[in-house]
Amino acid sequence: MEYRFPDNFWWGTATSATQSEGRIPGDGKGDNIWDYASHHFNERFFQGVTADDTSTFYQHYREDIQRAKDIGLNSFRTSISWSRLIPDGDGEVNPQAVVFYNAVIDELHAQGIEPFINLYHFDMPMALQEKGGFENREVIDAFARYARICYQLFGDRVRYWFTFNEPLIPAEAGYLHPRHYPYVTDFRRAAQVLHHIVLAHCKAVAAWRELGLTGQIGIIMDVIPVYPRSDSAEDLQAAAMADLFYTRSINEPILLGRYPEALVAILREHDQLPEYLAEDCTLIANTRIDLLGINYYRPRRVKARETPLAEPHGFVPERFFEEYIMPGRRMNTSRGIEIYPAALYDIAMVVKERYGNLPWFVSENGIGIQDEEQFMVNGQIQDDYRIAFLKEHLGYLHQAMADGSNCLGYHMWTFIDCWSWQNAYKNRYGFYRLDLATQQRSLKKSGQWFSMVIANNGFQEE
Ligand code: BGP
Repeated sequence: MEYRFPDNFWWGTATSATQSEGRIPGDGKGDNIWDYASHHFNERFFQGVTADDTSTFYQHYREDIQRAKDIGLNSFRTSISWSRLIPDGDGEVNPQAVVFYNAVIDELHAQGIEPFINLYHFDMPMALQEKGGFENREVIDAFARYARICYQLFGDRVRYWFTFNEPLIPAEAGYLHPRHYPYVTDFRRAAQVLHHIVLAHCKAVAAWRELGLTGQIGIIMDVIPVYPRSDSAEDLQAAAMADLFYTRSINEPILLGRYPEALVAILREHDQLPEYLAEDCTLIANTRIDLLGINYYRPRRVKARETPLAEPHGFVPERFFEEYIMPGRRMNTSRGIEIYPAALYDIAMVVKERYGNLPWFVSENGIGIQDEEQFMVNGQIQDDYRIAFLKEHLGYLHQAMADGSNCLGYHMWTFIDCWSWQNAYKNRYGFYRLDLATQQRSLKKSGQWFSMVIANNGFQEE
């Protein structure tokens, strides 16, 4: 079978500022919540690696972009670090950051690689977090100001902008199931943060449109498709609730211009509605994106609740469903998540049928493996499992496109092994291996394979 993709298909990789840049003394960067948390809650991070010690893209961007060119990438996503550009989030611009991001963007263009630039990848400046972060309505305007500054500085050369990566996560992981600073557990506060993120997105889109720049603006969503254990009414209802809370709660305001009525009704009934103004609904209704990125890693399998919730808790969506551990499921044991490539087809069909077949691309997909050095042979990681993972996911994507999905590209997470939120360098995802001690990069077998896919605009499989 031959899997051929359209001309001009975006073949690329994704990373983010905090996960790849690192810090050097005197770079003028302000702290963000990851700088703070990885020092003050250091035990939460695998082997205590902090956000200072990431993959040194700040110093090595030129050689790294050469590496991207070497494997043929035609597009490259990263983010701007808000606290590098504006150290206190809302004040003066750091001139060294302007030099750095200009140089990165110019170097990408010089190598014929299209920059895809995201504005917020979980990285609230600490000075603004001290004022409540996105829980504080004033921070919405600080974000819109930051977005406008980015467009003014770089918008002449960046054609693809994204406001947020996975906008639900800062709310869910920061305020409900605590994995991100400030490690709060309070549904109503999480809902407040999410609502303010939605508004911040809308204002950042409006700022870009006002400037009349050339290009497209969008957002990057984390989609975890939900599958019920069975077709019983109870399991179907459990799946509907998981989807409502964890996917439709963010997809519908952004893509359809309104929150799902069923969600609003449940939150009202349980006294969990965030504060909002009437004008917020108008702003949400009037905002549309041009391009959607979808990050896909895993499915969510659920069943009707059979056991009581484990711990004392306030309101949590899990009261309406329970995780279903499907017998025989295929696991990535390093990350503790199921591998289910067929979901990529299902996601594409949802975009087509429920969201007006919006132009979209896979903005992240990947497999993180622990102790990957065990697969090193003659200096190269033989990551055949990653090649198999890619083939299967690209196969389903290809099928979806044959069935009319308007998918424009595929970005793998990630380019060079990078730091992760909690797991630091435990699980490696890159096409390039990073030796953390020496900062040396070496191409993995999957990177070689991917470069052939790009060169042929596809691949053949028995
Ligand atoms: C996505 C994030 C990325 C990246 C990736 C891998 O959800 O957008 O920033 O980290 O997941 O996940 P993890 O690093 O947690 O293994």
